[in-house]
Amino acid sequence: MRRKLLVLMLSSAMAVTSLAGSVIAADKSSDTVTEKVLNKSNTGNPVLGFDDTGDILYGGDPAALVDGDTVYLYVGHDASSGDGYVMPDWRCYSTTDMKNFKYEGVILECADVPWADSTSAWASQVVKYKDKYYLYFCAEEKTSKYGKCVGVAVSDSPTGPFKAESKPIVYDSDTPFVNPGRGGAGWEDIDPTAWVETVDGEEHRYLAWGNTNHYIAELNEDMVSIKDRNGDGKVSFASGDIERQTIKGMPNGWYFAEAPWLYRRQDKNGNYYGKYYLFYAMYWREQMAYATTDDIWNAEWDYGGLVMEPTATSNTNHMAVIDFKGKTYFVYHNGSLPWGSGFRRVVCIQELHFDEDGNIEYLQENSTGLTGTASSIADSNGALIKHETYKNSTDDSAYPYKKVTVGTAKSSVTEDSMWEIESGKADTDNNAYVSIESYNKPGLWLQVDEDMSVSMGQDYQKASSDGYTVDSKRMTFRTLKGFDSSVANGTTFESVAYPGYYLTSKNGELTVEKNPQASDCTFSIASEIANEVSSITVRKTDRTYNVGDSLKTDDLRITVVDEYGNTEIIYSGAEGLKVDTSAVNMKKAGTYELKAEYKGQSGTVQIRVLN
Ligand code: FUB
Repeated sequence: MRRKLLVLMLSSAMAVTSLAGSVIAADKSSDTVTEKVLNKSNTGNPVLGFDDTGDILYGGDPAALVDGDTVYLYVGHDASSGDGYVMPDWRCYSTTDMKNFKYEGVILECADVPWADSTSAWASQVVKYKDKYYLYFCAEEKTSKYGKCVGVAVSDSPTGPFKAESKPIVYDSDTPFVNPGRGGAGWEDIDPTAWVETVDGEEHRYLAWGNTNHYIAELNEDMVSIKDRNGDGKVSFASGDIERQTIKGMPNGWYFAEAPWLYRRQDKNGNYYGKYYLFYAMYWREQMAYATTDDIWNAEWDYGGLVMEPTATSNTNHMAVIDFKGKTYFVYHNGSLPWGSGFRRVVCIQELHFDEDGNIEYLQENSTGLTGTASSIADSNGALIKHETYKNSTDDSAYPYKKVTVGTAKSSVTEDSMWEIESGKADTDNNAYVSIESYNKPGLWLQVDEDMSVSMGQDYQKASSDGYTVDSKRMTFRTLKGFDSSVANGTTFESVAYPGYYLTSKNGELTVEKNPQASDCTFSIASEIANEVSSITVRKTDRTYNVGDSLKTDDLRITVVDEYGNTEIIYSGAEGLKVDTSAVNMKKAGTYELKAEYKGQSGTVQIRVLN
């Protein structure tokens, strides 16, 4: 991220750098405006949240399984229309590149679990053991006698169907209720995570879970029952078959909430090394944290630190951490889809980084994920559009964030001034429409308020199945060729909710105005491509010389296009740009090719040398 901010700072300092736009109707002689198409960043977070028709399908509590060259992702389907969980089934997605995700369908219906009710498909995890797949999950026991219990279902395929065992593997009554003054009896035995590993020739199969307290037990080789460790003929907490574990060193007042995930790093051959990590949700609203230990069973875990603050849009968070093709991924949920919340969640993915001692670097929830492109948007004076700086509250009453202050400021790019420019919410097929999502408060968008001020808010209205909400128009802008022609490749944004009103920056304030000064409503956009580059086009201002002249190379302008069609303009001197002039002979008349190379792609521009 540090590198990304730096590049954006450099490019916005150039002020006129732009996400390349193409003019689709030129009519400069009249007063009519000219539409301009910006490249959109429609990939990145969230990564799931769709069904086989492409319609929105909310789902949270992600679990991930690496099986060969495929990652399978699992969610509990959120079907709630209110503020409570309604979760009828578990669903699966797959990917082989962490960029393209395939919907695999329902893997188990809660109604098909013999002991469970039909709408409590809470958190789960799938593990592979000896060619079978085991789905550990929690659900409500249907007689209401036991509350939430942990169950297991088995399949021959990672995409199901899974068949549930007839009884829970852990009953709510298997662990004593210790009331820490929060949480509640009936749902302390939720959120299973499993871990299988052979250490020094001995195979260990663990099942851990918990809300308010973290529990762990060993699984028998059948993977569907808990081991009677002391051989007294029964599985019980009292005899030590189930352990309650603590986390040492957690900051005062914070506590283990739920959502444990056991993890250990893998080397390039797939061998585990280093400490064990326990990722978990901490406090309310839930932050993501981790702890470590050398001994997963006799663990008093050492608190490691905070991984992520509460998300901008969901009260809970729940993660899966996996190694895949040499990288570590942090899979989590938020409520960043239209009408999203803690009860209508969606899965996001970001890369997780460790320092050389194995500590985990803090992760900022973001909208661009693994493949999206962030941009900065500067007015004609170089002041950047940014939202106020704030931490996501731990107070439920602050949500949804409906009106966050936005303005412009002359400062270097920070995450508060990074935005993802996406297709227009009011009509995603209209190429000249955009919606502008906050990079570090994903799910919050620039919006025009009734008093013509501009703020940032969550798209919290009920969405139709194709994703449109009543707020869609307020959050959509028509993009026009910049009214101030002195701003190279400038863009003017017209409100779609209030046609004829243009995004205007004056004295640090952002509003929409009718008939604004051209310079107040013309913006430059700078973006950085983070993905594979698929092509570059090289342009040069001076291309014709006389024999004996010196060849200039400080006037290159290169359009870089990535695999998703995102475009970035770079200039001579850009980091990583190699210029090869060896084919140009300035001593002899002729036409030559100057070559440029950037991120594995090359392009040429013709140079003419005249007598
Ligand atoms: O989805 C229901 C519950 O919300 C999960 O079991 C918890 O981890 C929380 O995300």
